[in-house]
Amino acid sequence: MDFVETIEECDLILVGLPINKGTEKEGCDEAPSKIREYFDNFFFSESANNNRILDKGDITEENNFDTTISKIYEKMIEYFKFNKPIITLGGNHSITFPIIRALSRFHEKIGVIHIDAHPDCQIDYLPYGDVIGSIKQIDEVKKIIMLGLRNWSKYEYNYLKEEKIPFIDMNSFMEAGIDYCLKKIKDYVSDCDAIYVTFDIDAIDPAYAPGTGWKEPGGITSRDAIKIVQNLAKLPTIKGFDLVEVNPSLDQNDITSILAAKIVFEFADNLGTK
Ligand SMILES: [Mn+2]
Repeated sequence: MDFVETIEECDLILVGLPINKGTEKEGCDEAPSKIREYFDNFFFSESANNNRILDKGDITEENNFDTTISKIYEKMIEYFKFNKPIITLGGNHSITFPIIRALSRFHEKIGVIHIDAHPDCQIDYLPYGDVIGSIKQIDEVKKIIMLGLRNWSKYEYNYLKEEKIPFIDMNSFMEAGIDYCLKKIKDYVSDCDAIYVTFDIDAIDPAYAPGTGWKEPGGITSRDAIKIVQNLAKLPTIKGFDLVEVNPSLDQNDITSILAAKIVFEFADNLGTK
């Protein structure tokens, strides 16, 4: 994969969102630069497609949460106008809402694939904990499906049932197998004109990705995570992807950031392929 300088040359856009506000644990702001450092670890992606990336740099934090979120929204509108897929490096999970809100300016029917250990619909909690509650307010978000769940509050569990949000928890993922689950996810969002993937690194088992704020045992392996992103990137209507909650200050020997770089690299290079 090559980095290029102009929008005309690129196959996708990369944006860093070093955002701490919206959560109670500091450190996710270090992730975009740390993940970028490790892009050099990989000579070539496994699919060897050689997609070209335009790195637009970071959208930095403002003094308060609301102005930060508005700034992300305005900037992302500017970037989505180019009509190229966008990968963003978080930041905590509160960045997903302004990105999808910006995307909703350009599409009628958005499908969201939410890969996470948690369902993130804890209403009245800090913004990073109610990602789903906030994006469900966006009219154009017609479908949400979740993968990797293994820790939820009673409120969240009931919410998923009441709102009829389909999810694949870790036991179902193990029992049904990765290919079946990928097909189920892709079928569910197949009638959407834009698909957005939000990937919380805590979906992956902390044995592979300890550098995150809430370590949840019993998660996805690093190999399965790579296969999942390689596969989802091939969806022709993919418009955006974020990787959130990587926290380098809680990591060990940067293994989480290296895996994050690999996930981004593999997703990026499979975009637009069959
Ligand atoms: Mn999570």
